[in-house]
Amino acid sequence: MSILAADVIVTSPDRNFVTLKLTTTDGVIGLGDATLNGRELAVVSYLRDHVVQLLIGRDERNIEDTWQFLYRSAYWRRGPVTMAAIAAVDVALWDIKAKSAGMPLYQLLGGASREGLLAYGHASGRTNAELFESILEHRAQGFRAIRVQSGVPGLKAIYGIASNATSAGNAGVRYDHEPAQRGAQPVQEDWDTRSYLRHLPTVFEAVRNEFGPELPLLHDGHHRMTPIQAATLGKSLEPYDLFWLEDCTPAENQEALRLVRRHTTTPLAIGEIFNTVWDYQLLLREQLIDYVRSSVTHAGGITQLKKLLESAAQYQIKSGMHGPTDISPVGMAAAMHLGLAIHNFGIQEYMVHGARTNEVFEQTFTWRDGMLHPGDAPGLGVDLNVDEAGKYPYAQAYLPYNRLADGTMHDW
Ligand code: GCO
Ligand code: MG
Repeated sequence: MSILAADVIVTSPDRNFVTLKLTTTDGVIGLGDATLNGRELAVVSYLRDHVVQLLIGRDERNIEDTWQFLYRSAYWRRGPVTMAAIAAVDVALWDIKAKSAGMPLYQLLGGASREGLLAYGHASGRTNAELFESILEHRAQGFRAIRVQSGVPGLKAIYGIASNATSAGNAGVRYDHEPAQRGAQPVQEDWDTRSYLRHLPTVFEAVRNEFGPELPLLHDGHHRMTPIQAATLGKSLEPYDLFWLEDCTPAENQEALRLVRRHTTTPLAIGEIFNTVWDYQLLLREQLIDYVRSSVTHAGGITQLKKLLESAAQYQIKSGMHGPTDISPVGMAAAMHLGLAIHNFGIQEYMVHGARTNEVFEQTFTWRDGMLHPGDAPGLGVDLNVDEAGKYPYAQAYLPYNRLADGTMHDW
């Protein structure tokens, strides 16, 4: 038994997705998500030009060894492109193993630790009125935990606001507003941290007044603050009892969170752009965070993320896996199986994919009463409809970027 074929499939139904499809000599198919938003073709090349030929003829059962081989033999370790490529191979191999065993993947990972996964959705608005409407829509869809992103007076377009979406983006899919936007050039947005720090607590106060104390509320700072600004925000949001404040400081400087932690009890989540367990060493050891934001897709697959989350459990740190629409249904399924199996599951981010995406990727997961479940089909429970995928060729797309009023580039 070995790997007979490895195909890299690029499709762009509502946005670009890269999928690795492995086929074994006895005809079992495994899928892995290799989507890196805005830099998709770099991972395609990594897989097609450097990895596929290494997989043909390998024993598909040796998942740990294949992971170590791809990681160590490259010499140039880590980084988003490498780790997304390794993740895709890893998840496809787990899919194959679970299908061969006739079990849903979560059974192979230790079985279900809970009945379903609490998921949060993305509410947003340029004004409080728009935001309230968006929160109500999410509650009507069943969401029991809600991320709140708000416009800031004086700023034209900022991260996470649904009304930023243009018709060139994801027409007709109200919640699929996450960039990258299709086009030959990235879109410029504007930013002013002081206005944001002044405005955001007023938004949370209004949301708590309107929706009461029970509803779990989250917020994403998207790496925009300095450590002392993040500490200030964490403190000023304490009265509103956030579930978490995400990515408050830039991802490159883990020590920054020491300062933030010293000043606030607002729970902290970070890591959607980290890609290895080593990025978390300091954060776990010093208990500087409460939630690990890494996704299966961007952090080296099930094999590595399971180890990372087990290390985190020693410090009562929980999972909060990244789940925007740039994680494909294959990546989301992998997250759901892992989340169902581990003990220290925290919450799962969930953005609803567009209708065309759901035709390309046939899925068995369920969404009921604010809870996700991956279903009980053998493997991941996702099939790729190759004919349907072929209808949607790759479309150039970029994430936006930020400039301050004086023209200085700022983290987006
Ligand atoms: C999130 C993330 C996303 C990212 C996106 C970039 O918390 O869901 O911050 O919104 O911006 O994944 O590709
Ligand atoms: Mg985020």
